[in-house]
Amino acid sequence: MNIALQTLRLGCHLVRVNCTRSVCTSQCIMASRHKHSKRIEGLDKNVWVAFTSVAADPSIVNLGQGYPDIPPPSYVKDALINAASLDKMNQYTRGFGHPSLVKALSQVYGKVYGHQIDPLKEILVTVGGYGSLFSTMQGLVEEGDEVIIIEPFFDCYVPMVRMAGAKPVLIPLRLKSEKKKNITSADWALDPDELASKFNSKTKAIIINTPNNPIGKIFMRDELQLIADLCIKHDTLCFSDEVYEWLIYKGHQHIKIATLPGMWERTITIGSAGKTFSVTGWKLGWSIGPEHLIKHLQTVMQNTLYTCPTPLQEAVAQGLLRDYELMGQPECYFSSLAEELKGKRDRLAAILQEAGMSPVIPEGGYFMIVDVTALNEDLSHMADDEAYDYKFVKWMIKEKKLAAIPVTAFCGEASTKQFEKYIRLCFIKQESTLDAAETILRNWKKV
Ligand code: IK2
Repeated sequence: MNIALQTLRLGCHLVRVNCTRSVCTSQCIMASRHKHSKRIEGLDKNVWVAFTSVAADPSIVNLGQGYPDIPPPSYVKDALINAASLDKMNQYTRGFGHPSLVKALSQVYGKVYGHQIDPLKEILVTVGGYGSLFSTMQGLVEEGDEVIIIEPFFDCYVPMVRMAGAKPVLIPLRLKSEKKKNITSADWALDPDELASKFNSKTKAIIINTPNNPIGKIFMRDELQLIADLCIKHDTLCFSDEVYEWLIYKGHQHIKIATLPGMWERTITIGSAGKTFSVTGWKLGWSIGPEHLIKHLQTVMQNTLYTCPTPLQEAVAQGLLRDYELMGQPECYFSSLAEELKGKRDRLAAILQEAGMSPVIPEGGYFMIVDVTALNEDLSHMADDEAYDYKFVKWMIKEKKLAAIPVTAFCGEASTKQFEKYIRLCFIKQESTLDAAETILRNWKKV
């Protein structure tokens, strides 16, 4: 192959100018138009890609990635079978959300917000909570903007802000209590002055996540009010990720920041069918907010994915309508799942304590972070280029056959020291899975 031909094949400026090789090498291609776009620069590492391959190994007890191994409610599965058996349900549907789904969402959330939600203008259905976050960032965040993110945060927030061309500004939750035992997610809080110092004229939005993944913190009214006051003072938006909104343990209350005075018009609230009905593989989610914001997310949707799978949307609509009728009653899945999970949360916390670890008891969600400091595992034999929690989880998977997620995957570099002694465990698991984890933890010191 001669040089002129290479240029033709690759359309490659560097090859044309510099390359003297007779055959194209991978370096040529890297330096060519085959190079990645700037917007994904440095975003190639991902904790789920790195840690979920273990899920395929049946010898490992997987309390890592957050998906249920308990069965989803049968009425939702049946609704999917019924939907898929109707020919018209197997074709494209309305792009911004299948009519029956947006109607069901407007009914459920109309009740929760205490005001009418326009199903066509104030809701966008997307591919999971992820899709909602993505269309929010792409539709509303501008190059040069700053977006405040509270650590530890669901890991995709930072790359999504970056892909929109904006700068993530991180602020950690801090452990306010000195107590060594019975720490709960409520013991983690923002420092009000520190939070105020993060807002400036470039701030476009703050992302909150309540209940939080991974700590399980539910932001209380006074904490939300502090955030709301700052949003209003600086005229910024709020992106409120509430995918665990129904998973609230007894004695706690989930408050939507969008219901605070002056916040509806500046808030996008994100929900997930995967989390609501324990069907994470369905990947359906939604954004709810005022028309003047949602219309920009709709523009992103119509020019990217256009629509979501019709039978799944129909099935979720049927599930929502069923539970809408039962709201306030014990059989309503919105509340009964949390009841069921409370037992699993308490069981896992007890096992961890017995094994010498210090769990942070979550008020909501289905994750628990655990301080492993007291175990004193010496991992100095492992490569030194990773935070302790990454090493610990890799070691634990290999040596103990138990999978978790390192908590520094949910924070920026500056906060590594604060979080690297924690790992995250997921407890929406069958009793048999928890039994297997218990056996490993009981035998921790024996092996
Ligand atoms: N927002 C939060 C806070 C989430 O936790 C998730 C999904 N959870 O991920 C699994 C894990 O942490 O192990 C999402 C958004 C995305 O929701 P969806 O699955 O509906 O896209």
